[in-house]
Amino acid sequence: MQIVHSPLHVRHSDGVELHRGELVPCYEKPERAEYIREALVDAGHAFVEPRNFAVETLHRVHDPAFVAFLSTAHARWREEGRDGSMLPSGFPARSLRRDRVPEGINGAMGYYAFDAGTPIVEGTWDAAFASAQCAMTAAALVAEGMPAAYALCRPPGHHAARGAYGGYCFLNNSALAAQELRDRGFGRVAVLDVDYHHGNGTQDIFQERGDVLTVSIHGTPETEYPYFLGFADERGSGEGEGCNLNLPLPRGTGWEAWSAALDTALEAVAAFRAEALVVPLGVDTYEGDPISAFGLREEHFPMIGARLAAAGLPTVLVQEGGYAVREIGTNVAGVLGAFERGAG
Ligand code: OKP
Ligand code: ZN
Repeated sequence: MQIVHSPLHVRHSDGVELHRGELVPCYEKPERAEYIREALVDAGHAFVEPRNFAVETLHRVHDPAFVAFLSTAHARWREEGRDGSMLPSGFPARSLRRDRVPEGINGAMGYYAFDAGTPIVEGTWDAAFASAQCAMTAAALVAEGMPAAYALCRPPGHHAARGAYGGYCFLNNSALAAQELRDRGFGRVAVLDVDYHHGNGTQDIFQERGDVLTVSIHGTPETEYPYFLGFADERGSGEGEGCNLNLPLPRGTGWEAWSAALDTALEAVAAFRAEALVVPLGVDTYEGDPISAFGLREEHFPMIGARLAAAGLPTVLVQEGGYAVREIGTNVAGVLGAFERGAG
């Protein structure tokens, strides 16, 4: 399996997040990518660095003003004499205006963020842009004829919407990969999100498009993050009517019910007549994950890889969540190894 990874991910580090009423070290930390990298090196996979993409390529799926905010936010914060993690504390919720972006950095941050758990630090932009470039590079490799590629992205991306960041995500790596595949000739692209959390950002970005199917299997937003999107009755709108499928599952879901949902998801991908597949790959479905509540075990991850390979499509896998850092590498390597054997 061809792997795309950038060492720049470490620039996004030492952030804090508001978690259950306390500021704690961000769960989304550099060690995650290091453990994955080590497991994949041990498994004999080949690594390449991302290609350069112009910042304008991000505007295919993100609001240019949002991209400009992200790329300048921490410099503005430092101009006010601050340092360390930027976290918002006020949001344009019901009853407040959201037709204008406040001039000051604190208001602008609340305007573009949707939670207080996603710190921006000095190196966040460099890491997030490199992460997006990894995903777009993996898509380019597949468009050039590789059967599959994996982007070892960090920070993750699937919560980032057209003009909003949150859930540890700034730029939507998986959406950028799907768009890159579209631009390079695949007419219909499916995104099958297997992370524990709903891929709200990807759903938002492709909400009104009929050329990209978005499917997500996740902990129900009735109790799980991101709480306000990811319900079964969200089916897409306009041109995108019928092109979104949410498969929410209760806390405690184990392999049997989870894999039945995967079958349903793969049937939707086939019915859509997708020509290529993007898999936002979170392994926070693992039973030992500290912030999630499904019960998948180590032996299930190769089974996921084999089933994804059986779809028989050119595939870009994009790293999303997984916070049990000790086991994250084994679980990701389990998916990729079985995918490769299945596809071979
Ligand atoms: C990102 B990904 C705040 C609670 C919210 C956000 C979880 C984001 C998961 N501490 N935490 O989907 O793995
Ligand atoms: Zn997740």
